[in-house]
Amino acid sequence: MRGLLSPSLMCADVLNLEHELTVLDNLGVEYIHLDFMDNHFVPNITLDTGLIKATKTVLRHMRRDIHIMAFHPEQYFDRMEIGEGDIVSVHYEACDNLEEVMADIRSRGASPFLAISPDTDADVIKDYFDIIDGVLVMTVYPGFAGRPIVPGSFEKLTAVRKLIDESGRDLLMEVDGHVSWDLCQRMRACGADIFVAGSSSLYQKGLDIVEAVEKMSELVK
Ligand code: S6P
Ligand code: MG
Repeated sequence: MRGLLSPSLMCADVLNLEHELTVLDNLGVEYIHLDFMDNHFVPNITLDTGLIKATKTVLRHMRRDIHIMAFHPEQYFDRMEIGEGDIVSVHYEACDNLEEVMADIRSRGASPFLAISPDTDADVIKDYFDIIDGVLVMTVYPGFAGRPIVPGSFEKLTAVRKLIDESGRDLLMEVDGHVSWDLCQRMRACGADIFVAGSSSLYQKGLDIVEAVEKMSELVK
């Protein structure tokens, strides 16, 4: 399958979010990446549950790709109105009841993904292959945009892809963090399917979003 884009809304013009969403939706971009943080699991706060819920009223084709960087993520599902077509990533490091949380996501018609932070071993994903639809591999330390890629990230992506392939399951691999113009093709070569595009690519200052989306889609195709 071809590589799919998931532009990160926290990197867009926050004073014009409806416009930003509509432009991407009209361009046929597959996903919009929505980062939620609780200021505990990571030391920051970005998009809130009300805003994540409100995106549903604007989107026509684009699917929500919700990345929850929070302890007890299940407490936010109702407020985000998680439902049919959403991807919902929750962190391995933030949950001690992952089976229940993944089942909750699935019961709402959404696709559960397991997110792993840079210091977490790729092997941990093996226990969850039967209950998830994908793995989100963080290639920066979560919490902020504009961070440098963590050394060893390409090896990590390759290891995750190998484990997925060996499992025989049809799981997606998403890469999140410093997915730059320079590095995105190498990430594709490591087997990534979904590319979170933020301040290192689509949302660099001065770029035309239409041209930037075309260029990036071509690079990761
Ligand atoms: C970071 C968050 C990410 C960022 C993305 C920004 O905690 O999960 O989704 O939005 O990394 O992109 P960039 O190119 O600035 O790293
Ligand atoms: Mg993210």
